[in-house]
Amino acid sequence: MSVYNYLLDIVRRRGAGYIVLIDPDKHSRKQIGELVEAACEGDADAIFVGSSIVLNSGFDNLVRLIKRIASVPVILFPGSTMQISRHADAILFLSLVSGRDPNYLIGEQVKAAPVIRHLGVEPISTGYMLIESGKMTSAEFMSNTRPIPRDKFDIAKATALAAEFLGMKLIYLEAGSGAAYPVKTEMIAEVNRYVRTPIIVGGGIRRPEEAHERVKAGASFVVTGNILEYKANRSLIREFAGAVHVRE
Ligand code: 1GP
Repeated sequence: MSVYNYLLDIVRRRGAGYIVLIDPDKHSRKQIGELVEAACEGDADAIFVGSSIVLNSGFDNLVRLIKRIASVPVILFPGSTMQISRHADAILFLSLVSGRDPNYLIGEQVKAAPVIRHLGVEPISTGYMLIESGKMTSAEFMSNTRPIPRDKFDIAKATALAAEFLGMKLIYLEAGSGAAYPVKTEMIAEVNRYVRTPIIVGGGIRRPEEAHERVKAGASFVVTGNILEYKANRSLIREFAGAVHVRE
């Protein structure tokens, strides 16, 4: 089964999927190993690996380590074309559709596509939308694009629909890592009513209840990163997974 079909199957069976994001820079290799184990035992459905910027070298080795430990798919969530590895099961093939920088809409993708094919990693076409979240996030700064204002639901809906019409298979509503506020549930609900494409929501989600509310609003996947970096424990991961798996 392709990773994309696996993800769709999770939504069908569990109501929504819970994904743990690993930022390669924020841990030692040992801590990353522990976090991956905790994520899998805590019932997460997939691991994302990536960051707006990676300072350490050895990305490929790190993905290999994660893949060796993980019992769920390892999916790259790249901040740049530097973050590609043959050890991953899939890669979010992102286009920053909330921005107007041709480099992030199509330029980086042209460079990455042949490499991804050569490595045999499954690309999952994803419309990536930055949503304003109370403070400047790394994704906003690094991409030098303006996020969609957090209460402009019409712009978010139109952007998501355009991504869907362009054939993208996932919509990612991103408040940004460490966001002061996660994406509003009202925005998720409005976008969800407007498009058929599954929605991923991430950025600034710190409590299982916040994850639950976002699934109730229509998110098919919830991603957390930072919160687990400070409290990498199985019980918190299990709580998040339980809050997201609304059909169990
Ligand atoms: C994934 O960037 C987010 O979309 C992760 O955000 O680190 O704030 O959970 P946090």
